[in-house]
Amino acid sequence: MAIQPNYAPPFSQCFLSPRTQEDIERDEQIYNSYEKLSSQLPILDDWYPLTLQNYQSFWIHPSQVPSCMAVQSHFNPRPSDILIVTNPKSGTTWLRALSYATLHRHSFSISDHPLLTTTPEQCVPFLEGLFNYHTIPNISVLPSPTIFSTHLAFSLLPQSLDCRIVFLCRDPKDTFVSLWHLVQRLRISSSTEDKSIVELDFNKAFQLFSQGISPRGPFWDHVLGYWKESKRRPEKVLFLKYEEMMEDPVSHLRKLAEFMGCPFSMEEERDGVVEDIVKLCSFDNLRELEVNKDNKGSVESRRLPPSSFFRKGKVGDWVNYLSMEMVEKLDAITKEKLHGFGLSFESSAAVP
Ligand code: PAP
Repeated sequence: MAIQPNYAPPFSQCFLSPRTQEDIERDEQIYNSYEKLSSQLPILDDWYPLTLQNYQSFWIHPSQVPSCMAVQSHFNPRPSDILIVTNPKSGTTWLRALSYATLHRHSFSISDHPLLTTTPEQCVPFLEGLFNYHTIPNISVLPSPTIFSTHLAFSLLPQSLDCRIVFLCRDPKDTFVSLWHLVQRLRISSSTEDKSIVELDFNKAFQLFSQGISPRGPFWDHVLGYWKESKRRPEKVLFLKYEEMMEDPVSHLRKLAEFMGCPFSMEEERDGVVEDIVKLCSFDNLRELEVNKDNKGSVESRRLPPSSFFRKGKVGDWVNYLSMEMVEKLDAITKEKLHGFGLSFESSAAVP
């Protein structure tokens, strides 16, 4: 049964382009087959309500497994499009805002900017959301370039993908702490009679995360896929770190603009456009704006007040939650899995 897509223009156009009865039935059949396949995968409840299924070595919420399959087979971006990719809780919201504000800076002034009234997720749609309506969206009708976002692992992207990719990663210690807080809030907001599942035990969550069992995990495999690809094809994959961006957002925004094919001109530099965008998209500014927005984002984000996505926005908050043993454990896994490939998170020293 087709569900009504909840997108405003221009994204609603993907679902509105003329479709014959044959198209509609074909899409229904495609999604039914994906749902059938996903219903055969066992469900893991430990991160409830973010239940998980293991699909091609990555842990994904059951409602998103069929959409991931649809993205894998039917997402066909143009070379000009831009895909921003993150692990959950690694700065998706921030990167969506920065990339959108940068790419469309000639269309809006700061005082009438869409980010003042709509969420970053409405400006940069989540692929797993866009491909979740029993309809294969026709993205060729969207303006070129369009920015999309996803949490899909590199190995799960379509093999023929030819667009530019921006990957943002974050120290796993802060990613884990942020994720635990989100799940806590989701649990509290889920109406359930069973009080025993309200609290997500921190130690248990930590064990799962370190074993690679977390939404879109294993964390390290997810990061490594994009890291390797950024080394292989640096002109197509830009690899960014949350901690480095927090330290110097202005030079990272310049780098992002260049990569997206819209570098800042001398005039823009002189007029402070780079700093203006950084300020517009800053944690404090977006958090303040978010409170008044009508959230039409993903199901997960609609379950929570928008402010839940703006918790602290700090580097090194893990120092307030992780024991020394936990820190050593996560650092050791990072060292074992990533250092050999030249990737580390040394810039994320704890800032209490
Ligand atoms: P998602 O996976 O649910 O989309 P995502 O936006 O990737 O979440 O990450 C949320 C984290 O980014 C939160 O971190 P925290 O829990 O440690 O505080 C959130 O506060 C942080 N964040 C959101 N917006 C910004 C921003 N503009 N600048 C820096 N950090 C931000």
